[in-house]
Amino acid sequence: MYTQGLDQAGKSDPAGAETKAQLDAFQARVDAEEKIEAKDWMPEAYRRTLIRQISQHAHSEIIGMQPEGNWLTRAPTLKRKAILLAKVQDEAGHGLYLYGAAETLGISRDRMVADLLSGKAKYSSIFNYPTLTWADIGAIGWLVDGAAIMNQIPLCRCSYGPYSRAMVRICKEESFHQRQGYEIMLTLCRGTDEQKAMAQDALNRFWWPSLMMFGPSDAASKHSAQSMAWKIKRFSNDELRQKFIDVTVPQAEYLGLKVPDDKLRFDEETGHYEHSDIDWQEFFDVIAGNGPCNEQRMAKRRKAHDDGAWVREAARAHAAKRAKAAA
Ligand code: FAQ
Repeated sequence: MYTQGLDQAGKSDPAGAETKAQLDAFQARVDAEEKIEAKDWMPEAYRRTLIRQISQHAHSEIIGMQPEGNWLTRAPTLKRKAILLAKVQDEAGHGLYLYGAAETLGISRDRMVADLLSGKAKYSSIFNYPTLTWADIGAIGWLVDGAAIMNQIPLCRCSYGPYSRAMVRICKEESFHQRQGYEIMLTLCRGTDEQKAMAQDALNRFWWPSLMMFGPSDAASKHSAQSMAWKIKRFSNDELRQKFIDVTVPQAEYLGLKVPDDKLRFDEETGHYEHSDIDWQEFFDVIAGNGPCNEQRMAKRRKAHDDGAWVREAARAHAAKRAKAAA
């Protein structure tokens, strides 16, 4: 199953064989805002960039189920539990659409999963932080899904058709996730002093990691320039991070919470919030595998994969039986 054999199905010529005329024609299509579809010619580097980004995105959705899954059995009410369960299932669905979009580029899902499990492929840094209290579930919906939406709305206009279409539905669902998170925060902030302190503590711990979700600074972002020229990305990492800060700080004020940044101030002239420098050392440590929960997340993912071996075997046997019957 999972489209085996796709890994060999190159959709473009090896880099050396690409002619200037081909590359120019491709760029002209991108510049004209035409969607590039799976069967169209594309530069090998474009294909590889998309596989890297889409598969990292898919892995993030799948690993991203863990921090919230941790609270499924401890959600404070039945209603909260049902909502959280639906959200975590949505994340699994997002992973599946994204693996599907990446497969159209000629890589198999088995290959992508193998790269995640071996540690070769990255997933978002944010999911390597622990969820210590119920307020963290509010903070994830509000800040993590909020940052995800800010980053992903422009991806609905990505030049690659299958990715852009997958993002439309994902963004609609992320928008609901963001609201449910904010509503949890609002409830806690209107509750007892202890509940409000819990919400503040969650904001303190999730603020900076959420800003890191947008990736390294523009100066350090090795892929941004090319990805923007290809209209995979529409805004730079720093532009999206700033947009997120600008919309989120007033939301924190409405909650009566303090963003953990002493240098944060609104600049009337630019219309943007100024903020302190991000601790990039922490970011690079986390993406190198040394965050607080990297080992735990990967161990759980590997165990889930091993535990699911019988399902894959059964699905393969079923597919083979159907193929035989059809033949
Ligand atoms: N974490 O040159 P750039 C979600 C890597 S989904 C880990 O700037 P690029 C939903 C980057 O891959 C969250 N690695 O790269 C949810 C590259 O790696 P390389 C995921 C990161 O691609 C909510 C290297 O650093 N969203 O949250 C990170 O142009 C709640 C250099 O960076 C997406 O994936 C990071 N934060 O820009 C689920 C969105 N940042 O080349 C559950 C799609 C960078 O060494 C619960 N992706 N890296 O292999 C993108 O928009 C882009 O890929 C960026 C990075 C913006 C993430």
